[in-house]
Amino acid sequence: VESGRRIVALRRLNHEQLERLRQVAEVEVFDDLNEDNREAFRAAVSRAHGLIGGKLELDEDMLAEAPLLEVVSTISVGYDHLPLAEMNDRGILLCNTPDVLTETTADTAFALIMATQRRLVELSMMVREGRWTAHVDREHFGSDVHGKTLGIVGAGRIGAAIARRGALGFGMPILYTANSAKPELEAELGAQHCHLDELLSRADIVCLVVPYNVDTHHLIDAEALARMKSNAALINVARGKVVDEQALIEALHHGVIRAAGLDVFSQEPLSVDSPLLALDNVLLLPHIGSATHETRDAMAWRAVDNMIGALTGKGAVDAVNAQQWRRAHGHN
Ligand code: 8YV
Repeated sequence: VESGRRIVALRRLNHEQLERLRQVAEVEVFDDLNEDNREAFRAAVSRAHGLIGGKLELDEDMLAEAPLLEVVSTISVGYDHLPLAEMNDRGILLCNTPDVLTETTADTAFALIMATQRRLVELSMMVREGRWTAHVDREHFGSDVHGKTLGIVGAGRIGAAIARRGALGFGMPILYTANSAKPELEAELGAQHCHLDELLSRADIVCLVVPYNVDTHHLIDAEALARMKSNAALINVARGKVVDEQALIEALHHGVIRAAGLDVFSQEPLSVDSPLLALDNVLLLPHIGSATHETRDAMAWRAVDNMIGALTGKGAVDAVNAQQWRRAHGHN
């Protein structure tokens, strides 16, 4: 490539996507990071104009050593793992991948809702392990999904998609929190905007879909859990640290709430020593909210398009910090 541009690609891009990037830059690929190649990765980033990939590992020191870096294109909608303030200071553009994962992540949330209410995994284990020896009775009954009140904490794109499934597919009354009311959700679904405390005390199923940041750190703590109904379930497809995991473990253990369905944890992968593994009333998934073939492919393409658009000056579709970027570059 004559442009003299260099891109570092970490994880998750297929051959076609890498070829597309190679039309605008030289591309150095890291399939994964480990003890042996982490230094090489840092060195590559220090020479790069663009960094693209999933679960990007980028810290302030790396930014300080990467004077050419212009664009970071993450294959995720969340970007809590990236040092945004420092990127703003340095005029580095950050792009994410919204929209393309909305419906898939809403499907995952609903799978957790269904499975948690009806105890699907626990009862499947009973069959597999040869413990289905008599007719199932009360002690194995679940709770309905249809008609139950669904509380959406953070009615953004994904939250709205979950609310639609609940209201239109399962006749569920919808409560939601959001920075501002969403008239379209109220008109379409009869959803009701309310304060978190009210949502927690009224919902049968509480579904967390907020981005993780200083305002949402441990949003669900012991006090919040205590506000929930004792037969309620907590679903988390957002980020583990939105919940005080220790408090949740206590609450599940003592029956403060009935159950939880979790796709995200305060530390991932979840430690094999986590007390969560000892609880029957929690369903655990390995962060697969967006993990379908179709959606991961669409996310990677979206990140590739963002990278190329940004590096070639055509403009990225999903610029997270466009305003700060313009300011840093002297545009208004
Ligand atoms: C990502 C996610 O794949 O998009 C997000 O924010 O949580 C997942 O879809 C994950 O963060 C790894 O990059």
